[in-house]
Amino acid sequence: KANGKNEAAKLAKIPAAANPLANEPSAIASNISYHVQYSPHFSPTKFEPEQAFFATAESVRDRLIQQWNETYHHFNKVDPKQTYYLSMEFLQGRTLTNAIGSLDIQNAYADALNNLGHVLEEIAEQEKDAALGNGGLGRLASCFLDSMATLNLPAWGYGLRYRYGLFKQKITKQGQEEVAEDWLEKFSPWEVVRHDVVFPVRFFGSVMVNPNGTRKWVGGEVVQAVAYDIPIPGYKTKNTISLRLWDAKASAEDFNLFQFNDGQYESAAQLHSRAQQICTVLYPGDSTEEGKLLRLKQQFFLCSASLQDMILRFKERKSGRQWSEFPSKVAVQLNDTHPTLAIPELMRLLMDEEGLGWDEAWDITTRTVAYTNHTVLPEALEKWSQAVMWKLLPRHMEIIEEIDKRFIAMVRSTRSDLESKIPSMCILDNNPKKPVVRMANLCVVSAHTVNGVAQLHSDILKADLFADYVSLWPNKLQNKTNGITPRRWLRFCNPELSKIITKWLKTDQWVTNLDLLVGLRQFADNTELQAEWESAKMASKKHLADYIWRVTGVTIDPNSLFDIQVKRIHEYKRQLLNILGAIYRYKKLKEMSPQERKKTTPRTIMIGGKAFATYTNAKRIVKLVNDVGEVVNTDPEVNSYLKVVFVPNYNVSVAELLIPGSELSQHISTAGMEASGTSNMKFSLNGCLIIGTLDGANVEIRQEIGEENFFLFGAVAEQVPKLRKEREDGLFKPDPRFEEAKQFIRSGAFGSYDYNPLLDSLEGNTGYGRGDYFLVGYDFPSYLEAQDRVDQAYKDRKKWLKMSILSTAGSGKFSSDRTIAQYAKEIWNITECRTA
Ligand code: B1H
Repeated sequence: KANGKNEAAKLAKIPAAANPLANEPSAIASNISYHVQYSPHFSPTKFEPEQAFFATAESVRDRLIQQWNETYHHFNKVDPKQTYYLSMEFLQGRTLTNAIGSLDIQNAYADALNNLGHVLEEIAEQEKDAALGNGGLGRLASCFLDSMATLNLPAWGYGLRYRYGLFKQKITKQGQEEVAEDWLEKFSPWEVVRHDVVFPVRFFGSVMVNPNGTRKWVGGEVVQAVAYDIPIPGYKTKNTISLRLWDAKASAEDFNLFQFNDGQYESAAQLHSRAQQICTVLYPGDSTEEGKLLRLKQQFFLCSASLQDMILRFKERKSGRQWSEFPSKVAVQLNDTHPTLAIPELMRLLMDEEGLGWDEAWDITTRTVAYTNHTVLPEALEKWSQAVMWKLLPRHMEIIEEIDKRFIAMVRSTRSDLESKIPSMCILDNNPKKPVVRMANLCVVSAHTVNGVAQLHSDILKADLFADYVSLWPNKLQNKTNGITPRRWLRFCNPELSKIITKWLKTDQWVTNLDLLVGLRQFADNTELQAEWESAKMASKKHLADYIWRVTGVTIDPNSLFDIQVKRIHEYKRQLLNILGAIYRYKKLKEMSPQERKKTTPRTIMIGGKAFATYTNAKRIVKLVNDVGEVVNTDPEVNSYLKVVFVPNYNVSVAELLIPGSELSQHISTAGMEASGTSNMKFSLNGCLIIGTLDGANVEIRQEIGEENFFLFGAVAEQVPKLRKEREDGLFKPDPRFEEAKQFIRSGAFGSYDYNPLLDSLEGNTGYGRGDYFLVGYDFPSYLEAQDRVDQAYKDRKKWLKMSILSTAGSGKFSSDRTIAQYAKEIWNITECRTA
């Protein structure tokens, strides 16, 4: 334990190391002490965990910067084709443990800190998560960066530097409450501002026609985009790539000094505050027109600044080269449709700023840009009002109209059989009631490659959402099954299990070659391995139980089955199915005799996740889980057989604690609705069994680990439309167990909150109901049966451990290294560029 005052005084006495970047504990300690004294962020007397964290992070950053600069120079010299991953979200989480582990200097740092009176794991917990994303899509982007760096690929991420990332979730008597999370409150030690990397980004204004017919976007307001770079180290390689985040600021000229001196403080700073709004929050609410406009501004801001930066780099790396070389130097990947404006913006920059003609600009743009689709949910397919677009981006709307016009003409002249499909394939939907731009269509028409994120999802895209385009361009659509980084999601978050794996595989190469995990299969029955496996799992469960107690005050039993569902709260993800199952279990336990109860498998059900602030039904689900927990956990008759815990404020760091301690996890979306899922891969990799539907990447996980190791239930995707129709036609007969669970809630068993709207959504077509669109009622019986199989399997320890080992052994495919290697080869056409 650190003791404040004395420690800080002691630090000053540590002799300066000859080489402060040497990786011996003494040099590290001296480097940390240097930062405490000479990069002070706090009053000089203290050296408590908080001060120790910042000084340690700064000393790690020194080491990162060295590699980072070398990588930068190397890329500049070699001038390889480089990928730019454009994403409105990056869910980075914490950096310290990951950076120290990637640099392979864990022991030296642990020792150095011990000598300074601190514990590495403890100070690492001081770090705030960088939560510049919502969920899977943002976390995928961060896993991808980790793999790009580790594979020594020339690739960067581009995003926005939101001041407030994803909100902090507080649980009160009312349910979820959102609180702004200021991750930059005490600055981030990882970001480096580049005062020399600044680009102007325009909004509004008008299009001027030059005498020679070329066009130029003028007027409106101009905001400056300033680069903030975060280093992304590869694992045990020198390559360290960049995540470049843009921040918005107005220039000094935009400050009206005259008005200010006249006492008109607000109007004097008006342009400054408008500029500031752009990067203030991740996904501003878009129920108002202002909110929609701000979101569109954010998207354009990311696209324009990033493309200007790429073009400048293209010019600077070799002067005087041909524009036709651009696609062999630059690959742009659009993470969903959010950065679609990169397409018309690249066209504009090439034509209006660089003087190229349409055909050449179009050829370059289409050979540069590729698009990943992450969802088929209609409400998530972006459609922007044409009126708003004309106002904010008049030149881009001209370009989009032209792209559309040419696309339609091309289809007409080459594929008359597709004439009837043109209205749904074209980009502009000119429905007079609400004319919109369909961003996904713009992407598919313009990108050279379109990909889905799991096999089933890509199949659905081909057969359904993008079927007509497939008939036009049979090779444009690809699949790239998602993956997760094995560094963060096993090696660093679960060191106990990692040690066992390395011991049995006799190598730690699995960390960068995850396919090696299959080598565990041959030992799945080995009692010695099983015993080690079990004790590692038990240690993680105890650690998790401590955490749950600290944040909720609920005591959970590490000998019970730890059953976890953590993800954004959404009706299609069906947390309701989970909680209705828990309610049914509770009711049956109440009805049993004490002897009967003793024969059951004790369970701890943990549910966590954030509901979008305006998504009322999702918030009702959060409230219900909390209410059920309140009743069940304090019921002395059953609470040694069942606990229900809502885990507050689920984020990357909480996931790193939960996943190692999990035994069963639920991935139970309505089939066809979860594009991939990625937490399913994380759980499986950590030896957690899955209860799930045939949806997203579950399908491939089950294939890889073996059907007998997966608790499958529920309708399959092809059945869903028919089942929905049957419900609408009143042909569905609900199972009595489903009725019983709902009735139990209605009886007031979990308090007096009005759950009728939620329950109604599971019923008829009246009121709030969409007639159980997500088929909770249909899947309920097979879900309960699968849960019975879980309870039985858990009683057979050997069998369960074997299944757990086989889950890990079969997870090799789900490394993001595999995913990124496929993108590199099959979409980007880039190759390794290793810094010597
Ligand atoms: C995914 C999103 C998403 N798909 C709109 N789409 C958003 C759409 O705030 N918005 O406007 C935010 C996010 N997120 C997820 O992507 C899929 O649901 C998962 O199944 C998938 O694993 C993940 C990564 O591909």
